[in-house]
Amino acid sequence: MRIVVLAGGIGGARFLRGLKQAAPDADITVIGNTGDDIHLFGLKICPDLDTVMYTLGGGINEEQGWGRTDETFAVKSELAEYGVGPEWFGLGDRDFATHIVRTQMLGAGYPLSAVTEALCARWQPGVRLLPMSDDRVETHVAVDVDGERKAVHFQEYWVRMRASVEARAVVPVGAEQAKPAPGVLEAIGSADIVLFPPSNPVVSIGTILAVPGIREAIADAGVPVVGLSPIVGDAPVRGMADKVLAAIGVEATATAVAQHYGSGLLDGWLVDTVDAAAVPDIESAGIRARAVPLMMTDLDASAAMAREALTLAGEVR
Ligand code: GDP
Ligand code: FO1
Ligand code: CA
Repeated sequence: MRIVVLAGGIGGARFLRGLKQAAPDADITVIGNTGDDIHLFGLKICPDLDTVMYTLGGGINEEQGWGRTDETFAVKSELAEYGVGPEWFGLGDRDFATHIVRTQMLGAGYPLSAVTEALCARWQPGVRLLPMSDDRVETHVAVDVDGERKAVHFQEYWVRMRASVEARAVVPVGAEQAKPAPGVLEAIGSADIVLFPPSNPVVSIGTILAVPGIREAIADAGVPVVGLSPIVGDAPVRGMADKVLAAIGVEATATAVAQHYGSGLLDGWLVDTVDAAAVPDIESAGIRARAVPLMMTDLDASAAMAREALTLAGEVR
C-alpha cells in the first residue's frame, strides 16, 4: 500500500509515528511543509522537515515536540555574547549541526530535496521525506503594530509574538512561483491513499496545497483522501491554529476545517469523540465523517488514529 501524507511539524510527525506502527508494510511518502523555513545566522533552518526527521528517527525532544534530545545551548549563548540574535529562537548545539550540513550542501548546489535525503540517511525515518518544493517559500503574517500594518516572518509571529496579536493575513510568499519538488507529483499520482494528519490547516497543509499542482494532483488522483481534525472541542489541541484560521475566515471547529478543505479535496474526515455531534453537518457537506478518539497521548493512541483513518479510506470511494 502506497500512502502519501502531507505534514507540518509536531502534529504531522506524531501521527506519522502512529501510521508506521499501524501499517508497518506500507510505503509512506511524506510531503513536508517548508513555508516555516527561516534563514538565521547564515544558516537555513527547516523546522517542519526536521521535526518529522527527528521524531521518526528517534532524535526528538519528546516533551517539547521540536528540537533535539539532550540538547545544549553553548553556541546560542556565545552568539548572544557577541550581541548576535535573534535570541527568541531556541537553536541548540546538536540542532545547529543539522543546519550547518544543510546550508553547506545547499551552497554546493544541491537542491533541498537531495539535502533532505542526505540528512535522512543518518536518521532513517522509515518514510520517504520530500520537501513540498525545492524553491524558497516563506510564510509571512500581516499584523498591526502601533496602528501600522507590517508583515513578519511566520516564526517571528509564532515564536517571538506567540500569536498574541491578531493575524490579518497569512501569505506563503513565493508559493505561486514554486514547483513541487521532484517526486512529489509522482508520489501523489501513484498513491493508494492520501492522508492529511492533524497538522495546521493554514500554515502547514494550506502552505503545501498552495504550491501549484499539488492540490490539483490530489483532487485528480482518484484515491481516498482522508484527514484528521487538529481541532478538538472547538480549540486546537496544541498551539495557536485558531489565530491563523481566523485570518483566513475559518472558524476553529472540526466542521469548519473540513468544509474549508471541501468535498472537492476530502473524501473522509475524522473528528474527536467530543465533536461527535458535528458528524451529520460534515456528511451533509459531502465528506464521510466518523468520531473517534483523536488525542495522540502516546504511540498506541496515534496508531489507533492511523488505523481509523485507513479504515475510513477503505469506506469512501
Ligand atoms: P507544527 O508545524 O509543529 O505546528 O505541527 P503541525 O502543523 O503538524 O500540527 C499542529 C497541529 O497539531 C495543531 O493545530 C494541533 O492542534 C494539532 N495537534 C497536536 N497534537 C494533537 C493531538 O494529539 N490530536 C489532534 N487531533 N491534534 C493535535
Ligand atoms: N518553537 C518555539 O516555540 N520556540 C523556539 O525557540 C523554537 C525553536 C526551534 C528551533 C528549531 C526547530 O526545528 C524548531 C523550533 N521551534 C521552536 C518549533 C517551530 O518553529 C514551530 O513549532 C513550528 O514551525 C510551528 O509551526
Ligand atoms: Ca510548522
